[in-house]
Amino acid sequence: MQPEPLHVGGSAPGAIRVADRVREAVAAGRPVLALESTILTHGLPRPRNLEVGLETEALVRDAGVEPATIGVVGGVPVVGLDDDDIRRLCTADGVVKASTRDLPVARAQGLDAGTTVAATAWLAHRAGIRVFSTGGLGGVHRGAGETFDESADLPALAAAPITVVSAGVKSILDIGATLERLETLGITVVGYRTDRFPGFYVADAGFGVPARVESAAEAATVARSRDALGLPAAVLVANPIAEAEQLDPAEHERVLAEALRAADAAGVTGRDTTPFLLDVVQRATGGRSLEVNLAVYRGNARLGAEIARELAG
Ligand code: PSU
Ligand code: MN
Repeated sequence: MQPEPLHVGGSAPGAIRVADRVREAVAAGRPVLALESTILTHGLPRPRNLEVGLETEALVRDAGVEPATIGVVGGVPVVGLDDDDIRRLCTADGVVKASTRDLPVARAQGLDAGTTVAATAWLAHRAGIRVFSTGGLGGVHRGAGETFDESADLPALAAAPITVVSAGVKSILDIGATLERLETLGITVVGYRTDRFPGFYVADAGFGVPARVESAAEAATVARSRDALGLPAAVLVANPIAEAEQLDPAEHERVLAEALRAADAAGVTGRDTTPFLLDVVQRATGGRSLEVNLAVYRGNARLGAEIARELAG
């Protein structure tokens, strides 16, 4: 049975649907972990996307945490998709990628959509969820000085006081510029057991982190401190892939250059850019990068669940 629509924040009644199990867990102070859906709809090949969507929820549940995968079904943003919703988003035709600015059009036109980190973080926060795990955050694209292509993930996190677990940002991006923007936007960044900022496929993207934590409990203390100060931005917990599991850095450099050339040649812009680049990397590495992507995502879901438990406890 579908949960009743709920009036969330300043939105019209029924505009956002929060699943009963999620609403109850939030109200009772039980741990809840938000998960995005663009990784499923636009990041992973079928049928793997559906397996990953369901497996990740199971992993979170096994950790004693209520999973809330977020996406748009028939125009309605849903916080806490059920298995049928996830199946629909992973298999239907015409599922779009929705960042925050796309939510009104998706609603008006009754579209199905995977939500990006930006849209997911906003919806999760509106529903009272405090922790969110993703694979890799969006950021400033290479060449942004010309194109202005900066992911809406960054300003969205500046306005959502939650904790986001991510393996840094994707190495397809301009990592230095992204770190500068994170600083400008007041987003707290901590490395999880590392001094180095991770680059999704690789444990070290070539930059340091401003601070580090050694445990989920320490990350939770940083989040509580943010709350105590009344600051409006997210805390980003940068959780690197284990070095033994990362994409070989030389191979990584090679396919990255290839992907950037291909995007340039194809004239790809806007919201197609990230999925296009990731797809080229996936094909050029013969699926190796896909396995890394999944290992990263699982690791972030595990750590996010731990932090959610610490914050609830
Ligand atoms: N992970 C993937 N593929 C993706 C994404 C994540 O494997 O496409 C998504 C995330 O949802 C992230 C988004 O928020 O890419 C960023 O896209 P953009 O740069 O257009 O904002
Ligand atoms: Mn963009």
